Amino acid sequence: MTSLLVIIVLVLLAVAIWQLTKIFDLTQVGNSNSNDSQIATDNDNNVQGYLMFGFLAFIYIFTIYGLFKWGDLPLHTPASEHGTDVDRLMNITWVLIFIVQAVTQVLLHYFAFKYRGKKDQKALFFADNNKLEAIWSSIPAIVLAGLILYGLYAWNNIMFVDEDEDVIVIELYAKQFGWTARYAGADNVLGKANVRLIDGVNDVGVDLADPNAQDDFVASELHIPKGKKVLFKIRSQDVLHSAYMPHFRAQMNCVPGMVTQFAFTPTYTTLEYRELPFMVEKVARINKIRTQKSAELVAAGNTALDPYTFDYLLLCNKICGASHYNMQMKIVVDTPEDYKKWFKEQVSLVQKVKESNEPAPAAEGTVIDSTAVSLDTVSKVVMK
Ligand SMILES: [Cu+2]
Repeated sequence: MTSLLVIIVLVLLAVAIWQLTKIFDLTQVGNSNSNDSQIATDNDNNVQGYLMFGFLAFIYIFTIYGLFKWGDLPLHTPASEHGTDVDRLMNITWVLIFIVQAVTQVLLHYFAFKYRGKKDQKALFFADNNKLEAIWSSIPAIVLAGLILYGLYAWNNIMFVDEDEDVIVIELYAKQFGWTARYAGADNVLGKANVRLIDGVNDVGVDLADPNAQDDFVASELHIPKGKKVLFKIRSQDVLHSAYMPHFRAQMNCVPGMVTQFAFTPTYTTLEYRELPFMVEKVARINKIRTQKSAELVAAGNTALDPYTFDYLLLCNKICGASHYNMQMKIVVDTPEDYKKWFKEQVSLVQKVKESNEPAPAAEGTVIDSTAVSLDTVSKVVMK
């Protein structure tokens, strides 16, 4: 509401200034010194010509200022193997854009100045120049083709998953507004799933009759081991979402009705990444701001903010509804040993469904169904 009022006030102010200049112009009628001609004079053209240089200086100064002021905000060290390829491609693209931008802006503004209007000077009619057109078409074509070919090569390498390769299969299940990770269990094969089977605890619709689903388990925190390739099978329950793991340079759409995939190998555990010098510095900077904010909050009688610690995140990168901004899941990269330990502690979905269906706590001596897979025994096979 306040911003609307501000906008209305600004518009009214602009109208008032416009009316004042009109009144000022009317007071000048009949004044022999004034030039109210609609045709630009040499003086007008000179002013416009020099303003071109002024604008050129403005964009360069602003670019350099921006680099110093916000240059450290982009993501830093990638936390996955293929991340270095993505960053290299990105950096090459940036350097090319910077060179082309620097050269073309100078030329554009210089020529606008050089050929500014002058009295009695006529523009030269110039139909075409084949040589010139060949040069300015072929140079960008070659550069772009090189960039696109390199991009395709990098993309194919990133997306290639060898069928026989030893990978960990995890399903990322997206819905408004949250994520669930489903692990394929000891057999490393995800059981079938369908939204029509969603029921109670089984909120990702796993087909509990499928033999492959017997050891599947779900988690609300994504654990993955360092140094091992993880293949994500991605599903969506409702609308388009996008599984975005910025630190791993990974992003893939989640499309209702189909399974998409993305695979990567993490290269830093969460603890290792927290200790990288750039991250230590970044966290210190964030916490400095939080401390200042906390002081204000406490002064106003509120509770202080908790200090920030870094965690990898899985975010949604498609505007999918009202709580899109908060659609995230913590990712923990463990050492292979810690991952194995965590994996063993998980309870299969079949077991959880069974427990939730039990009417009352089992009486002493009740025979426990032996079909429930004990992850403890089978998980040993998964991490070879
Ligand atoms: Cu979403």
